Amino acid sequence: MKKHFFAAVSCIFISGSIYAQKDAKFSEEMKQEMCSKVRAAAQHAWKGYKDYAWGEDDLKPLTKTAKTWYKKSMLMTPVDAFDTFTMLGLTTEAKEAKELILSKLDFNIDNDVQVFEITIRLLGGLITAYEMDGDKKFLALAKDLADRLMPAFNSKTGIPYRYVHLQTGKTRDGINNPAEIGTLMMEFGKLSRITGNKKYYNAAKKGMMYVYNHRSSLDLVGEQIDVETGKWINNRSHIGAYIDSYYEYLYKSWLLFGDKDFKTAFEVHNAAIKKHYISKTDKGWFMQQVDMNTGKVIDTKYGALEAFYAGLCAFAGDVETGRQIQEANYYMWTRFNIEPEEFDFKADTITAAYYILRPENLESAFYMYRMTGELKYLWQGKVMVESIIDHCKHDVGYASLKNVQTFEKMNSMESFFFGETLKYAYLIFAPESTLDFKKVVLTTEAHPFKIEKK
Ligand code: DMJ
Repeated sequence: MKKHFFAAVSCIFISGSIYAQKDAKFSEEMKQEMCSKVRAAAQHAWKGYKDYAWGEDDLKPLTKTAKTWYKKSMLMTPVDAFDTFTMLGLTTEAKEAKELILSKLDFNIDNDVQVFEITIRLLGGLITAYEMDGDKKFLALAKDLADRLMPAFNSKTGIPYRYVHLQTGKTRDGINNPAEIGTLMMEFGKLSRITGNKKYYNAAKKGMMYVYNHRSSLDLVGEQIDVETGKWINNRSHIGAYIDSYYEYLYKSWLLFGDKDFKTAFEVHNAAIKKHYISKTDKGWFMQQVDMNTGKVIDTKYGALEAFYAGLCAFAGDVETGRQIQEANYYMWTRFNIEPEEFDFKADTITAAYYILRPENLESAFYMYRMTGELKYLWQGKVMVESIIDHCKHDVGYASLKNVQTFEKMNSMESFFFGETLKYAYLIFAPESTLDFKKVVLTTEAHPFKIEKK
């Protein structure tokens, strides 16, 4: 296993340059070979789920058991995976996932659920399944779920609570964050466009815009806000966990809905992001944590989640900044075998050594390749995909790593491994027609939503 890693890295370090291979030819055969590897990985992961976690949320690969998030399974893995199987041409797997979803999924559950996770994985997955497959039962499930989540928005500010009970509508946890507030816009908005009922769009937009309208004088947002008083209670500002996809959804909601409020908000924030978060180093441009009111640097941590911004930045038109940040992303990946959850880029030391099969670094390599056509991003993709296949593959499914430096495995295979990681791994090498940016926008969970003609 290790042998492969060193083989891959040594070919990249020849001539004293980390990118000695960056312009080397990447033939059609090589692309097809990578696509086949990813398809085989998806089949292996799904077989593990089928054999040991069928009908449950996720597979726990090391113990060969299942994980259920709440009192009853909500089929996280099949719902997140269905569109990936369809995109990869895995028709048998797509059919199995569809049959399971339509025969078993029922949201009448006596449990409160996390609105954000359920929205991005399940509501998004079901909406895409409906748009891809056309079966109205997917839409009925999506609508039932959204209606059960809607009471979350009942607060003085319109900002949603973090948790809502699926049967009673009772809410809890009124300290929310920009990511969990804003990353409902595409899914709820899209449901409004499909059903013609504006209530979903309006509710999601109200919460998201409240955050934007209460940005600091530096045009930044903080990490936590009180949904009733609208007061910021944590001033840390950055591109990572709890904020990340709020910024992402402003841009993508503009693309999806053509609503200029989102465009303006994204542009205002994006200028501030570039001014205050970016830290330029000889390894590339990393992104730091600052105080939302003063801009003072609080921390210099960077990690797997932050890596998405290179792709978003390029996708939104600034390829040069995206390029510099992707240099940093790829440094983070190769410096520690596989990227860690988090490291301190100033000290160059790991602060959280695990890797839970996250997609963001691959996601950015994919966007950078699509935006520039530069072969170095295919090479980056190959190194990253092969290191995941070599080091995370288990006899049953794929496993997260407890420590990227020792390759010790951890007992989890998150559903986003199917929804996102394998999808981006495939899309980097697949023909452009597999996913046409003129026709679809990918949600934060990489579920493609059709752009309506304006
Ligand atoms: C996914 O569920 C989404 O990409 C989310 O925006 C961030 N976390 C995971 C993947 O890392």
